[in-house]
Amino acid sequence: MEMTFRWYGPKNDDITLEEIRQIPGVSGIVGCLMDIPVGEPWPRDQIKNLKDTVEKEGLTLKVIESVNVHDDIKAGLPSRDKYIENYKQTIKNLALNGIKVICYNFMPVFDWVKSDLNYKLADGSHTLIFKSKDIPNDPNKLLNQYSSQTGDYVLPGWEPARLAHIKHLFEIYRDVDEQKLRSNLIYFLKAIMPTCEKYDVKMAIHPDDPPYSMFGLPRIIKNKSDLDWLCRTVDTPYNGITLCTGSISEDPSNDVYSIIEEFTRRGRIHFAHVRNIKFISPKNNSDFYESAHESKYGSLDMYRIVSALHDNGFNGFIRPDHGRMIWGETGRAGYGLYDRALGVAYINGLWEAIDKR
Ligand SMILES: [Mn+2]
Repeated sequence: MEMTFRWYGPKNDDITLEEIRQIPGVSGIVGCLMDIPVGEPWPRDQIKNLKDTVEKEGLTLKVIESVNVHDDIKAGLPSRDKYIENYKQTIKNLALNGIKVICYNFMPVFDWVKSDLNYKLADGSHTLIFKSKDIPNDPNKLLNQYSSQTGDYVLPGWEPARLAHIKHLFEIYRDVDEQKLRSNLIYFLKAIMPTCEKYDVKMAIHPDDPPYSMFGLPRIIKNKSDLDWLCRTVDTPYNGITLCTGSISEDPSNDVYSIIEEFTRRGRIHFAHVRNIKFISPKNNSDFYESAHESKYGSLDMYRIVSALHDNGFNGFIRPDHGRMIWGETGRAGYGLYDRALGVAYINGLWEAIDKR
């Protein structure tokens, strides 16, 4: 496995590459170009600039998170073919700069949903929390709340420019049910697979967060049978998975350990997001907050998670997922330096101990 760390680029991240390279055991950056509007091809020279910047600090750039899929593709509009051509161009431009894995998702309109980005835990740290009763019916309210909590930080998946058209976005999905969304995903994947195979770039879909319908919009990457359907329908290793332990586990009926075992064994997990979540009360079991990575702080057994990857031959990229804000740090919710660095050390410690068993 190769340990990586997500970084938003020199203009969009307070954390520096020098700080990241000082985290023991991190060798790669998971990067992105934040300034390219969704749907536009990523220019080759801008990718090269990013790669050069990262490599100058002794780190690698082999994973991109995310190349977002235009809503016209997800909704299956006639204009999708133009955006698919652009996506293929982006894959090619990334490949020519050494990128091996592209993380993406296929959630309509919103990438992820939490009810509060700055929830204070008993130890004084701050984290993201999901309480279903605090999710407003109107997503605009949530968007306003997020902007008031994050200031100038653009949240991936909640880009103000795109969400200025929320009404239009909801309209294009009016007749899109799960079945239609599935066929739109397959249409997209079948169109880009030859490019992925030719340039040796693996696609890695991120599960829905949370893995059930929100705001009446369909979601289709929620559990083991969805992942099985995805892998069987477009049956090539280039059609793979970003296994996000937190997102999958947000539905308590999902068995994250057996999902990891099965899809690692099938060679379809190219990228792993490892984080822990803590269910808040046994009564309303789907409410949770994002805890420290260690098993004892959350509801997931991180030893079993890392073992399931290790023991089934995982050789892809891995990163800690969101971290809490600790030690007075401020910044982009979920993406501070300190707690994610602790996550790296913990995951690497588990890996070494399992490896030497
Ligand atoms: Mn994730």
